[in-house]
Amino acid sequence: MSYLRLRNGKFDLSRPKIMGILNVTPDSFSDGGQFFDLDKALKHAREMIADGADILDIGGESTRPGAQEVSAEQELARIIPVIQAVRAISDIPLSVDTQKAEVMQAAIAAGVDIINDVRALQNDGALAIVASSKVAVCLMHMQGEPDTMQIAPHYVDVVGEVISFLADRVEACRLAGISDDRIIVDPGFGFGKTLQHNLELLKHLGRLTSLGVPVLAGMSRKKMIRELTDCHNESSAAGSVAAAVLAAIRGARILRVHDVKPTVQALKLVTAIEWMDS
Ligand code: 7PM
Repeated sequence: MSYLRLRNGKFDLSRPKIMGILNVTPDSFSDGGQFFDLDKALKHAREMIADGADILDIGGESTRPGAQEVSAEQELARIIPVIQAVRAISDIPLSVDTQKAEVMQAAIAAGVDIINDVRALQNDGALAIVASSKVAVCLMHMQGEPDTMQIAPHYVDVVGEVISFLADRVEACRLAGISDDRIIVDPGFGFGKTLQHNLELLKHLGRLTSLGVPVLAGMSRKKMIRELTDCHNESSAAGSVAAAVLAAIRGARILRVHDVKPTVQALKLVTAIEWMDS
C-alpha cells in the first residue's frame, strides 16, 4: 500500500514523508493561558509547514512515557483549538496523538485526518470510533505501561514479537471494517525497549513492510539517539536525522520528527538516490 486514504483523497506514500511533531504542552512560565499556548503552537505549526512538513502530529501529552495522566477534558481543551487554528491556515493532513476514544471522537469531528495511537486502538471504544469514521490510524507497539515500561523491557525476539503484535492489530482493524489503505504501523521506538531492542528494530525495520501497510518510525530526540551520540544537554538533531535516513532507506514511509528542516533536506538526498530511475 503506497498511499493512504485521507479525508481529501489519496495521500502518496511512494516516497518517505515527514510528520512534524507539534507539542501542545502548557507553558510552565505562563499561568496556562490558552491564547498564549495557542499562539505558540500556531507559530510552530507555520514554521514546520514552511520547512516542508507533510503531516503535523498534535499531541496533548497524555501518551508520553512517564507523564502523569491528563483528563480527556484537559486534553481536548489543549488540542481542539490547535486543530481548528491550523486548519484555518492550512490543508496539511493532521494527526492526533491520543489513546482516549473520547478524544479521538472529538478530534475526528474537528477534522483531523489520522489518529496516532500508542495503544494501537486497544482502549475501550477506540477501534469502533475509528471504524465508524473515515480517518486513518497509526497502530504503535508498546510493551507494558508508560510509567513502568522502561524498568525491564524483555523480549525473546523483539522484531518477531513487534511484527506479530502489529499483525494482530492490523487484523483487528480489518475485521472492524478499516481498510488497509487507512492503516499505518509503527514499532514504537523507546516504548518498553532497551537501546539494544531499539537498534535491532531499526536494523530490521524492513521486515515490518511485510505487513503490507506503510511503516512509521519515530526516533527523533529519543534517549536511544542521545545515548548513542553522547548528546545529553546539546541538540540531538544530527543523530535524529541520521536515524530518520536509516529508517527511510529500510522502508519507513513516514518519519515522525521534531527537526523538520534538516530532516526534509536529508530525505531529499535519500529519495534522489533510492528512487533514482535506472
Ligand atoms: C517523552 C518521551 C515525551 C517520549 C515524548 C515521547 C511516538 C509517538 C511518541 C512514536 C508514534 C516522543 C515520545 N512517540 N507516536 N508518540 N510513534 N506513532 O518522543 O514513536 O515524541 S511520544
